[in-house]
Amino acid sequence: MAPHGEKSDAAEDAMVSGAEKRPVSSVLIVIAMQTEALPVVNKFNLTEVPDSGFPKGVPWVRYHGFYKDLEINLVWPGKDESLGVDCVGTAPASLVTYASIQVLQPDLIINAGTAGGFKGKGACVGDIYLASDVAYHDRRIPIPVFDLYGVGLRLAYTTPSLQKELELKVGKLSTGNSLDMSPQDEASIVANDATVKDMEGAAVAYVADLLKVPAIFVKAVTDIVDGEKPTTEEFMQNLVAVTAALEQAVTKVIDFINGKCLSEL
Ligand code: FMC
Repeated sequence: MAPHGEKSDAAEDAMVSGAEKRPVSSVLIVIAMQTEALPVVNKFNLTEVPDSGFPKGVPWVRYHGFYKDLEINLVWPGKDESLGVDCVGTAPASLVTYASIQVLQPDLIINAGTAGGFKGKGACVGDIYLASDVAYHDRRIPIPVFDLYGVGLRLAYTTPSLQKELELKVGKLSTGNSLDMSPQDEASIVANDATVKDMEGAAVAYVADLLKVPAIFVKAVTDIVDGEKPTTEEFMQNLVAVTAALEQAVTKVIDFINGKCLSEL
């Protein structure tokens, strides 16, 4: 990953190229919602780690296990302590990604989750997208250079073989802290040229870039943002079916990664 689409610096190159020469051994899956996480947890027979290595008292949940030649950790930011709902959005995603990298030192991060899709850009409900790059659409700072900082563009780790073999759709992902879309958000999403819209991707990308861990983004479309149906209704209606599709996609991605070096992805 590289900020603002620039070439990565020498230190990052050295780090990634070292890791690129041996098969991936440790994968960290970051997922925002329990409904999205549990099918993956069950698929890989992951078990909850009681002593997660995270600070005492945080709601973050870590699941761990081995699958083929891979060590898999799946982290979920858990439920809000007072409201009891999933901690979706950028702040919990950043924190849990940061803490997980510190504790687990993964070779690769997979941010998997649901997203809204734009039919004008070819997205349909149930589609699985691999994000080519990730940016924010709700950090508007109209001052030169701060404007670019606000957009926070990061490139996903390039995985051309994975994309081709699994026939995944590729598109740009735009992240903001709202499920709905204000006119200002819409203008920024158009400027970001995004096909899919979520609430965590750019935050995971920021931390992954900060700590120089390659990251990919697997997003399953629950709702069509530029369609007729209200987003909340469509999201709730499709969530369970689409998370099943997400689990299947994540399984295929993991199967593909197994035994390969980063450079073979
Ligand atoms: N807009 C933004 N986020 C989402 C979305 C949409 N149309 N559909 N699905 C999502 C994802 C977000 O990343 C959250 O984790 C969750 O589902 C919705 O709260």
